[in-house]
Amino acid sequence: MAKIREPEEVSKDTQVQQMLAVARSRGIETAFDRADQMAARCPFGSAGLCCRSCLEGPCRIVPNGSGPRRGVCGSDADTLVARSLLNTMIQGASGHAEHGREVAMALLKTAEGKAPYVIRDVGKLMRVAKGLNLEIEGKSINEVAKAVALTALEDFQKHEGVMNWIEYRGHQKSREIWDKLGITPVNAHLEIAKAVTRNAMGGDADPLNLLLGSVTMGLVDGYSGLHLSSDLQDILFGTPKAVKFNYSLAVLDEKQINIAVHGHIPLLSEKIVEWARTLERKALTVGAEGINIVGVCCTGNELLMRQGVHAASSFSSQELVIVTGALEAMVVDIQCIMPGIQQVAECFHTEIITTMPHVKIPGATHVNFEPEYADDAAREIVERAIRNFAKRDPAKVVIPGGSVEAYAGFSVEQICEVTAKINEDKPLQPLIDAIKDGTIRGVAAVIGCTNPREPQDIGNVTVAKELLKNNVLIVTTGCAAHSLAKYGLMNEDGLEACGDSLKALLRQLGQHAGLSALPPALHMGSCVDNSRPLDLLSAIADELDVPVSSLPAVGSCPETHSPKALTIGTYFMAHGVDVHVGVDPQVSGSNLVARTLTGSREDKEITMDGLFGGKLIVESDPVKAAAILLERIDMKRKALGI
Ligand code: NFS
Repeated sequence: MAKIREPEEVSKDTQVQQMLAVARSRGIETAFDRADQMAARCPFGSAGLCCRSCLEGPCRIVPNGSGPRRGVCGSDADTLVARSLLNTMIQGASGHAEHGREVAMALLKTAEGKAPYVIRDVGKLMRVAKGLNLEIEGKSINEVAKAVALTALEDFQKHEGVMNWIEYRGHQKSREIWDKLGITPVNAHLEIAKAVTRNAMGGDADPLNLLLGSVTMGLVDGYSGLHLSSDLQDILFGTPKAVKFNYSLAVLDEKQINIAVHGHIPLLSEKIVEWARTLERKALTVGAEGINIVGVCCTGNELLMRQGVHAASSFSSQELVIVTGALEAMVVDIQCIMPGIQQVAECFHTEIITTMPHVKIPGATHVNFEPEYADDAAREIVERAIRNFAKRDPAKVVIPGGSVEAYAGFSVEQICEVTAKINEDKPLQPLIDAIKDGTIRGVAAVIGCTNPREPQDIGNVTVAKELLKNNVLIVTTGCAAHSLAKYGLMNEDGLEACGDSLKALLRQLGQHAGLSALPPALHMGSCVDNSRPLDLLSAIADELDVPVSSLPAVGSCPETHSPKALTIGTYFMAHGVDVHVGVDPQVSGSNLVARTLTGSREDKEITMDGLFGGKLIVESDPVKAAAILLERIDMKRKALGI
């Protein structure tokens, strides 16, 4: 019999604990329960030793022991594990590449006057166009936008050369390594197709070559997904600036019509925010006091970064937003959407609305989104939510009390705007000086997910606090950012977690931003915005004329669940940034693969560390993980001579 964890064992968040108890008392099952019912995981799959690539199998190799040592075709454990990892990477890279392509299409249609968006950040449009070496002189805004969109779409079409966004954003010193290894992507779709092909039965059997294929997927993810999406979304919706928002399940409002926007691409949700304002008066006619949009997962991050929309939940507790009984609609686009939300919604009046033709859920309503008809879709969704308000059962409403105030919106542009008040000519210099003199011991990106298998928020918050008290500057994205916001690390109270020198610096910088202090964790956005920490590091590396791999910078994904988090981690490692994961990445079935990733082979020059300067650190204990990250930061400081 599987052990069912008590609410206080599944999350650090007392509101999540409360709502989980409510769900259980009503016989409603959530991901936390299903994670417990799953109990012990399959030992073959957990080690990466199960192969379902063809009909000779499924083949499995017993981890470290008895039984067959090869699959029917002759693949050994190393090949199986490397292929299984590449499969995961393909999933991650495809998700982000598709995100980038959707946004590029929306920009193109906007520029052609076919979609109802406006270009909110013309300055960024021009900077991106220049960065791409496009002609802007004498061109209209829409002509430049069209040229940028077509250049972006080439990254899914071209058959020779290098992806445009790598030419534009890739750090030159990292580029040299990728080019030498022959792993620099040409176009995202081509690389994904090649990866699928090499991974098929009878394809690539060399585990080290397969691992290089995984690094290519990391680069596809990073450049056709992250950088391209962040750049184009900033052009369309504005580059984030410091903004205040509230975090917790308490952001639902009993008196208002509540709509949760969930997923990743902000194209429709931005319009929903607009239409909620337009139709506010209609809400009054059904007895509500207004329309309250709340965010879940990364669509939530996108909206809070640019609009200050309140955030209700990260990934693992998404179903509990519905259990409040006060949600009229949950609108989903792509990725990280649990099909379980529909079962939970059926216990309430909540309407689950899918919006993308390739992401549907049985039982949910589908309102199709196309950029051309974004207004029609957004209007229909808000009107549906207004109608649903009458179906709400007040007896079922339980909204926990107390939300946390937080500051987000720390794009590289926003950070530089603040530091430029100290050094206008060289805005990065104050940060560089602080790193050099040890005021900032290092920089850590605490990123990634929450995972129903793991106690929610504990890993994310513990790693961040351990690093902050050692004067490591934290930047954050994704669901990890949700964790840090909840525990006050995005407001002034969080300064208590910082070491003295970092605290003083954040106070000094805050005054230049019109705040009493910068928050200890700088929220840089959604998971595609993991482009931003890398942009910051690349700019610092350029100033110092060193590779990114020389910087005292690390990444940490303490509560990983998604393939996307692993591809993002690989993209960081490909630039030489060490990456910690707190959840087993399922490669233990091959010593060769595990040691190549973690840099613990004797022939170091062919490990991730040896090739790129950054390695994988697997550690489930967040305190130990932070200690290892500090050691690596100090090692890089020493090598830099600072
Ligand atoms: Ni990132 Fe964002 Fe969250 Fe993980 Fe999912 S929402 S894209 S994958 S779970 S951080």
